[in-house]
Amino acid sequence: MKKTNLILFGPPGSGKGTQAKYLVDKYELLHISTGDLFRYEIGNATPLGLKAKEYMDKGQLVPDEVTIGMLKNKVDANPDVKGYIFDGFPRTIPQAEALDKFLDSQEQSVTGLVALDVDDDEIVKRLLKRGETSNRPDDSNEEVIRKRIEVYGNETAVVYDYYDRQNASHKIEGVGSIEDIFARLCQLIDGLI
Ligand code: B4P
Repeated sequence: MKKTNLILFGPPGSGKGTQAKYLVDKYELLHISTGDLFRYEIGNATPLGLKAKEYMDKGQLVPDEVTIGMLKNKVDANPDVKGYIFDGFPRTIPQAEALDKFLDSQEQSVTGLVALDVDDDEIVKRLLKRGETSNRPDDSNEEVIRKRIEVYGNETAVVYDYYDRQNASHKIEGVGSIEDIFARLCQLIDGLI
């Protein structure tokens, strides 16, 4: 059976996590957020969490081999779902290649990548606001937030082009009310599945 495998894409703070929560309910998919998985490991002070923290606190990406291994474990542990929403993954070309290879080995593929388009100033505003209450070290410092945006531009934005070459990339306006953005996403996703 072909599953629905969506990649929710966009810069840090573009609303991937926010929208994923609504999308999983509507489409009955499993939400896999690599950021949430890392924060869970950090909260439990596991060796993986301690390693991830070194990078996340500086606004850098966690090394690919750590991230890919963790992602595969999560998918393998939930084989009977209708599909997945990958949130914050893949963030590099090696991660995208690993995801494709992994899905291919299960006779599956990426249904589509959906990017939320949000400008840098809006991102900084949102993340600093979240930083006031979230206890996330990577949200409380504008320099770290700007670093994350720079890393996105240098290492992650190319993942959009990678899936575009497979005719699988799509973009929607990510500024506006959460409800309006959700409606735009649903309209797009309904056309993909
Ligand atoms: P993530 O946890 O993926 O977090 P994010 O990019 O900050 O958030 P997201 O886009 O989900 O924004 P959200 O909905 O929360 O990554 C954190 C770090 O983990 C990375 O920097 C990296 O170090 C590491 N990492 C994760 N995955 C990795 C990978 N694959 N490889 C390597 N390293 C990895 O929204 C942000 C804020 O905006 C919220 O406060 C929300 O309330 C607000 N908001 C949302 N929608 C809004 C709207 N429409 N209007 C106004 N505000 C809105």
